[in-house]
Amino acid sequence: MQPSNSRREFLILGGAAAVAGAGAAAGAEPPAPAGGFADYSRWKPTYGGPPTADHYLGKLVPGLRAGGLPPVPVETPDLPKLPFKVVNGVKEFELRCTPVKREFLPGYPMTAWGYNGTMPGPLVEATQGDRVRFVVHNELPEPTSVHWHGLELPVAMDGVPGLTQDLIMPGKSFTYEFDLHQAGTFFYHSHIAMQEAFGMVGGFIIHPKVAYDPPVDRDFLLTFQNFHIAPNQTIPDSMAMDWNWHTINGRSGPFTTPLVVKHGERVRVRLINFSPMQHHPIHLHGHTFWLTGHEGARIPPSAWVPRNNTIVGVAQATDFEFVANNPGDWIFHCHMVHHMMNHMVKQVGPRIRDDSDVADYQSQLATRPRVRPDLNTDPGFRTPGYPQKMQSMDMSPEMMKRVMMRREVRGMRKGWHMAVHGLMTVLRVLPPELYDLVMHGDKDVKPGEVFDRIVKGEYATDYQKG
Ligand SMILES: [Cu+2]
Repeated sequence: MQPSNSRREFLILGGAAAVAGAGAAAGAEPPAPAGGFADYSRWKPTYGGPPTADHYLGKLVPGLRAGGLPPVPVETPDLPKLPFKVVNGVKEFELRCTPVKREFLPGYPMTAWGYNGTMPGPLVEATQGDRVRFVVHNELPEPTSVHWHGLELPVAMDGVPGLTQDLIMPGKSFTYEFDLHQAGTFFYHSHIAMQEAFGMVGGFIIHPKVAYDPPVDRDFLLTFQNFHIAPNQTIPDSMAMDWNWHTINGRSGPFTTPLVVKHGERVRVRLINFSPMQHHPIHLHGHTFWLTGHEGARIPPSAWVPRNNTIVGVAQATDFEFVANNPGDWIFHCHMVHHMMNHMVKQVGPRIRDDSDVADYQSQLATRPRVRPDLNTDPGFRTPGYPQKMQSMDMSPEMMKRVMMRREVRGMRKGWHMAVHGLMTVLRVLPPELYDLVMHGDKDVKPGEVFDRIVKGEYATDYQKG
């Protein structure tokens, strides 16, 4: 179904006429909420009820993009896409299983495994109806295989070593080839557990040929992971049962790159949880979103659920959509408290010395050699501290520059980075004038400039039509 202009107006204008229309479609006329709450606007937070209305909390309000077009490409902040070439009508991808040095915070390298030099691996984007071929080269020091998570494919292509194929030995290659009849959010990963915990995963989006109705303007993919990396280490401990470093698309807050959208756009976010063993209740501030897909499949609109926090279990994928009708910088984060901090480990000190307790240690300070972290410049050797104080992150001017100099954070409130740790990122909803200033302008943007202008309403509003 394509949205007509009249339907678009119907959805945007809301009001009593729209409520009557929605009620008639449902076979009963629900009462309009008292106090004018039946109106929905893509330009400001509004209710748009009753709950049976099409425009209730923005449910079926289309984006600014016309309907009936191919879907918008998926954006994966901080990650590349996997290129392909078409060979005799088959989309052919080359996937290398490789060790990866991933800088999850400025100055903090993680030595993990991934694909084509990145962790998570590059995004595979394909279209329903494609035939795809993956030539997989194993450049790891141990055998591996690649599983295509959620795909209904011939069993010999399923990538489970032993059960469906032989292991791909180090230095060897294996070719997977299959047709795609599904559409949704999937992923590929090693089917060897410890390699999964080591980061061997990548997103695999299959688009429908024509964008779903209502069309979205923006489409993002975020992959959440947990790692345990002990102090003095850069290698994750894949046998750990608790986690101290948390990444979204391979980076920890505040190094995660914000999702920057225009005020009024309809936005889809796809979440993949590829943590070893913990779920993530993912919370978005300032908006209510609709769960539109789960486990790689689109949910019919009659079963969509409005939420502001949704749990994504291990190896699950969830899609949600919302109208970005509330300008500002909104924190977007996992709500597990241990996932909202970086480097959550015990303080280095007397408690880790097996021949001493704290009182004993303090009574004999003169006889103990001092800890001299300054003698080792490897950031992994720095003494971790309570995460909110950001002592866990190198905050030298050189490193902070790398957090602050990204285009996507321009004009955010001074000190914003102190609120963004671990499994956190930021959704920035910007009026077009400020969006252009941040994303396209060459002008210097002062810290807080964009945020202050939004708070004070100091921007042109003539775009707010339709
Ligand atoms: Cu979490």
